[in-house]
Amino acid sequence: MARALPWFVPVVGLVVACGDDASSSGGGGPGGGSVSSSATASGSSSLQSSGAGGDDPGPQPCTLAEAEDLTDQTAITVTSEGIKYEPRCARVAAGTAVTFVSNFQMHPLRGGEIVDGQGVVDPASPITPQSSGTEATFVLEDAGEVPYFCAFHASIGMFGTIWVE
Ligand SMILES: [Cu+2]
Repeated sequence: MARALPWFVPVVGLVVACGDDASSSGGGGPGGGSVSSSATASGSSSLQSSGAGGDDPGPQPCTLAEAEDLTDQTAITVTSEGIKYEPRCARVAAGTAVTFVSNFQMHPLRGGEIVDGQGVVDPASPITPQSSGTEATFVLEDAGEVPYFCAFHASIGMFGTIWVE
C-alpha cells in the first residue's frame, strides 16, 4: 500500500522588508561629499523633530529679515569665529567687495546653499572655493542671493548668505 504523504507543503516565505528608513538614518558627516541630485530631499523634513532630541531647532538658513544692512559700504569683511561666520547674513550693494577672513584649510569656503543640512556647491557662485590661505575677496556684481558655507561644518551651522542689491 502506498502511503500518500503530502510532502509538498507550499511554504510561502513572504519576508517583505519595508524598513526603508534604515539606510537613511541621519547625516553621517560632511566628509563624504556625496552630492547627489537624486530624490533624497523628499520627506526628510519630518526627521528633524525626532532626531535632535532637544529644543535646539538646529542651524537655520539666513532670512532677509535678519540680514545686516551693509548696503552703504563698498567693502565688507566676513570673519569666521569658531564655527560661525560674522556677519552671517548680510545685505550689500552690487559691486561690493566682500572679503572673507578665515583659515580656509580648517574651514574650506564654498559658494552654494544648504540642502537638507548639507552644503551643495554652486559652480556658478561668485564665491569660488577656497581651501588654503586666510583671506579671499570677491566682488559681488550681480544682484541676487549668494549663499556660502564651510565644507567641513555646514551641517552644524557654519554657513551664511549675502544678498546683493
Ligand atoms: Cu568650518
